[in-house]
Amino acid sequence: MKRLTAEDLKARMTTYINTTYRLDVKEATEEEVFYALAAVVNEQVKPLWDKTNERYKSEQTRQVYYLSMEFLIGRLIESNLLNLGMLKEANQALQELGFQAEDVFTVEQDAALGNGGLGRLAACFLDSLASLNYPGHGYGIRYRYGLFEQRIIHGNQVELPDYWLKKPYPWEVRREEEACVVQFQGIVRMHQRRNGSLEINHEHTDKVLAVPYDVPVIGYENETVNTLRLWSAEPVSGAPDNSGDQEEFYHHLDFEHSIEQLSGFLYPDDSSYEGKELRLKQQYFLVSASVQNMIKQFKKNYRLSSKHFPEKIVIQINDTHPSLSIPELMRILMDEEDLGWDEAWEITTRVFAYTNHTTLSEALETWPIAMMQKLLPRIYMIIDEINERFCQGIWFDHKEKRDKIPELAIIADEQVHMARLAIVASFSVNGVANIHTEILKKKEMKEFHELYPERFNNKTNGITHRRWLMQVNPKLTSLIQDIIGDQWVKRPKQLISLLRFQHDKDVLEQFAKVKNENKLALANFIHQQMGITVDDQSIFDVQIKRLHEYKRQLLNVFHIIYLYNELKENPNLDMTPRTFIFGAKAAPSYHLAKEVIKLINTVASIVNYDKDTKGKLKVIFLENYNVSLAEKIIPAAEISEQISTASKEASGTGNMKFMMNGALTMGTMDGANVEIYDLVGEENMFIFGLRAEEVLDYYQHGGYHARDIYNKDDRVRRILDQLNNGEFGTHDIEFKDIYYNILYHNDPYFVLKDFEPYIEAHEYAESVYRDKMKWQRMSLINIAHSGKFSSDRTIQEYVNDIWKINPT
Ligand code: RUG
Repeated sequence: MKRLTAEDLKARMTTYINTTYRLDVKEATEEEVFYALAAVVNEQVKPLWDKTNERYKSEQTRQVYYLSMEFLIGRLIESNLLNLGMLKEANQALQELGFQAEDVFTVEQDAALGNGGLGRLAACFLDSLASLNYPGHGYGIRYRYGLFEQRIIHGNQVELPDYWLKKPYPWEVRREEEACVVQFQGIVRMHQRRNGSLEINHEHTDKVLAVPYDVPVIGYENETVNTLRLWSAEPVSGAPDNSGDQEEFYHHLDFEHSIEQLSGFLYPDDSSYEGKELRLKQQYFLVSASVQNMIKQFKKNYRLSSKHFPEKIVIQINDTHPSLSIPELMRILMDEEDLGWDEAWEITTRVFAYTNHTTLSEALETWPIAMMQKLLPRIYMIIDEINERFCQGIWFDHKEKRDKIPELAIIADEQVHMARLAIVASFSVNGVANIHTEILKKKEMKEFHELYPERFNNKTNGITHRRWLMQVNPKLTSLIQDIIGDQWVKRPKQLISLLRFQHDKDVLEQFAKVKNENKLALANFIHQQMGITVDDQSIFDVQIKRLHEYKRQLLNVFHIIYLYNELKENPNLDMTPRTFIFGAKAAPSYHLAKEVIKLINTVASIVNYDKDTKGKLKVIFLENYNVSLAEKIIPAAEISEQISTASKEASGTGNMKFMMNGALTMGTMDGANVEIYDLVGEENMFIFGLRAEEVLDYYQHGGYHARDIYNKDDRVRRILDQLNNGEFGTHDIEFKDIYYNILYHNDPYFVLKDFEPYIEAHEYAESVYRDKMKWQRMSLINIAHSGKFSSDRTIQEYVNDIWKINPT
């Protein structure tokens, strides 16, 4: 493919603007220029996309499908340009046409089709699959409303709908010819055929048309373009017949009305699960459309019988959310392809691999039997049969586990347990960081691990350095290139050769310079957004992630209140100025999480304007945290707060993005922090707090008493009393719920227990910061080791151990 120069880009954009809008470029708005640029990108992509598909077809390639309820892709314009090798040229072209590249790029809506880590991981995986030339595609939902837009009003989170499709989305292509029908409810009738086999008829169903919109996934400078297929729900054509049963007719009208909701909005939960009927419908809508589509393409492209399906197709299910794809494949194989149970089961269990992303009990999905029976009667019958056979298998073949059947059964306590279904039917079950996988094996899924030890494996998460280093931090990227060349771009582990420069003062100073420039840029952005001036010489200490009790933003705020109290007592305290930066959305129904947002904002409003702090302390809560905001913040961060209660964060991926951009981790031994620690050593990060074994032991055996710490530690008591007596509120009940949760619910996430070690870790970090060269050396060591956390490495492990696909 011929790469376009800046001149080519200018010429093509100009033609587009002249012909489409009948305007001279000078008269065009940023929006028109954005669409012109996107059109030029699409022109480049089209032949590559077609060729990739033809190649997969002609080579009869084995393919992986990544099924996920979330793909947090954010804006695509820059990453598309980068992967096509035209980002620099596009920047130049825009500048020469008289536009600020950033103003043009930000015309694109940030596609927030995901909540947090799980959805962003799916997006990074697609990027890596394409960049490594692997045949791998995503299936998801084209939600009309993405994750809500957050406004902060009087310190409170207010949610607004995110109608991201209000302007045309230039990357998607509607593929009506691939639409299919998804059926809900109805009656299942069985007829015995003459030969004794059963014929299943699913009648009087509610039908929804699933229409796919394809988004190209462009590989990095390699001419591979894979597909992210997003389903939209529409009514099946034709007006309902009202000549017959009136009740049925009105039911139909009601149903048609509800169809829009199926791909209406993304459930705003992260690491927790809301058992809503609509969510179940969405899940089935995704998997039914996707599995039908896979079978259709399989037959068309490979011309093989469905028995050969597992040779050509592997399906990775991203958490249990798409696990109904298991009974759906069984249904199609038996009811539509006329296979018997054993054959269908043999095929199904060779196709699915399941990734678990959490051990939090509130996030482990279960559905009430009655709900599933009503909504998906045929699917429920199949799950029931899988369960029956599984339990019988234990009874007869694993006598030692008979008493464990209630813990293992897929259907138990009037609920369908989705993780159990996923484990029983998958040939691979993986966790997302070593510590997480070990907890699954030894605790949460111990019984299953004993039954199927060979299925369990670990795949530590990763992120794409193309987006999270090269795109977001061009200055650091070109510095690294100046120092060690660009081999690392295709092999990120080669960043390790930076270690040779760890004692080179000149090099360290250049790193410091880049960080300072990035800090200045963020300081300007904060000023422009919020009108607050932050000291660009202060330590930029950042915690950006979903708001959840286990992620412990509260511990961070307690530390800030502690510093504030110290400064009030001694305004001349010798302290390196700090800027604490937060970004976080709380699930709209998560009361305590919203209280913490309110607390951060309240503390900010006091601290930032108190003369006694003499500018040494600033607290910034940036509203509407999303992918684009993360891209602005991460290059400027110096301390990365990864302070979850040990054992609770399955992996984390923010930790990796910060590390790659030279921030030092302030963290607990949790998730992938442990693997960062294994690489850089304790001398190059700030580790504190309870270890996972200690936390799990307290949960199991008790022995922790938050009130003892309150009684003993004056600093802690002071802070909690400030929350309780209204010092941080406009009226005296504002933060009582936080206070009660800690003292009366015994601090379930060990905030008080880890308070002292956290303060000490911060004091140590501050002392290191005073030695600029030492800090820069630690930062360089972190960047050098960050290659391990490339999603290319993760994808290669999935390929080698699970998917067994070949690059084309
Ligand atoms: O909370 C986890 C993160 O620790 C992890 O890094 C990420 C990707 O594996 O997934 C997050 N997660 C888990 N998001 N939702 C869930 C539960 O469905």
